[in-house]
Amino acid sequence: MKNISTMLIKDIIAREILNSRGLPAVEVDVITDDGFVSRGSAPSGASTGTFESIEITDGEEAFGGKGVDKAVANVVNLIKPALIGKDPTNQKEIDTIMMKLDGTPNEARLGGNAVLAVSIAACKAGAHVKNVPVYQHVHEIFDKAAATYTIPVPMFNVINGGAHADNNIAIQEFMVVPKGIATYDLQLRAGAEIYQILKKLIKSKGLSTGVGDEGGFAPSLTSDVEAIKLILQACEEAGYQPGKDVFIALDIAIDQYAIKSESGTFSYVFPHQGDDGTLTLRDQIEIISYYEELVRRFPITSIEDGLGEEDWNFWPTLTSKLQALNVLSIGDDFTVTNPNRLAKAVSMNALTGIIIKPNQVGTITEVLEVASISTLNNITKNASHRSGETEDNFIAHLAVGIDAQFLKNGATARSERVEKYNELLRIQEQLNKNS
Ligand code: 2PG
Ligand code: MG
Repeated sequence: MKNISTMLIKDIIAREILNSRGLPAVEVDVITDDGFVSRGSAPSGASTGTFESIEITDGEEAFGGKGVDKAVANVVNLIKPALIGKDPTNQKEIDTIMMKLDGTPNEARLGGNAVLAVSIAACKAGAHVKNVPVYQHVHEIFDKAAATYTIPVPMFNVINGGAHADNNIAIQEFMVVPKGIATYDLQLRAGAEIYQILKKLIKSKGLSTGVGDEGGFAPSLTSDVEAIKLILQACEEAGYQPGKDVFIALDIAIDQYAIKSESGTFSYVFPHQGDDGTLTLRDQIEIISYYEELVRRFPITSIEDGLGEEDWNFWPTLTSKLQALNVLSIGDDFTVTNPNRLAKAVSMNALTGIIIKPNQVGTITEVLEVASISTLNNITKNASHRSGETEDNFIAHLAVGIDAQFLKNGATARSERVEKYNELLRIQEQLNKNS
């Protein structure tokens, strides 16, 4: 076996695979001098932000235009020649080469899907060369000084609505957050037990227990309030106390209901609210008041994308109102894991938490930059999967590596979700052994 300093990238292979929606995704193998294969793949969103990195699809006959042969070809023809012979432990160098080669702010030339799959595979190769777990390698390149690791609190998306399900629920994600439970294995157990009881409750109402994209149930309920009440009932029946052991997090993903006027102002058509599901909310003040009411009635710990991605003027108001009620105001489509958007949002006090999704920005180096800005400014880091996932469990390692406080990863069902939760169990086991 060669020593570390000479273990370089020998080959890169790329292919088209399928993701959890049955749509094409880019997968990349980075092969080091010792023949070891490190594999990474790119997930895909449904409720994507306008300012995300560009996912290149073929637009041709295959897969209804959603094939990724062009992105795969970009890995083989453009990225591979530039990275052969490079040191995979030097993530910054690898990502910088790809960013320069791309030359656009959003990976429009190479494809964010091509760049991210390489960036993840290279990161895993770096861990292999150093002979350390991936989370440790990420942690070392993120923050060399910190020697302790924490497992993020999982956010289990148990009811799916919005763009993730074909039902009539307006809010996209209703999540159970077991942040009052001390250890990750017990948090996972709580999530799994609550999920099964929720299934029985939904069934007993004569509703469908079919699931949405992230494994959460997607029944047709009369309102968002009904969804919250059902979840809280399931928590109690499972033996977990809402507001003490378990909390609720909401991803409103409100951009799907946002309307931009010609003068650049925003309004919304946000349907099916209130207890009987007959309210439609239209302006920011109404919407913020509705969140305040929900937060006062129910043990809600965070609200994600409570306003639209370009509604900069109202985000500070939303955030200060939620902050006063001890609730996190989280940006996702609003910030798109982008260092510049995050810095602007921080300067305006427009958020208190950020969703970190590597494929929104393209490279691990940029993800680490966003994570550093967050840490420095006391912004809660909420790592996240995408609704279209692969079996790659990298996000579990990344979340631990960047000291994320939370990891949003869907329900405790569907292998592409469960694989990440299971990997965190393995990481916990390793950390316990080392302590
Ligand atoms: C979100 C995500 C992940 P998507 O909005 O937070 O849950 O959904 O991947 O469809 O953007
Ligand atoms: Mg979101």
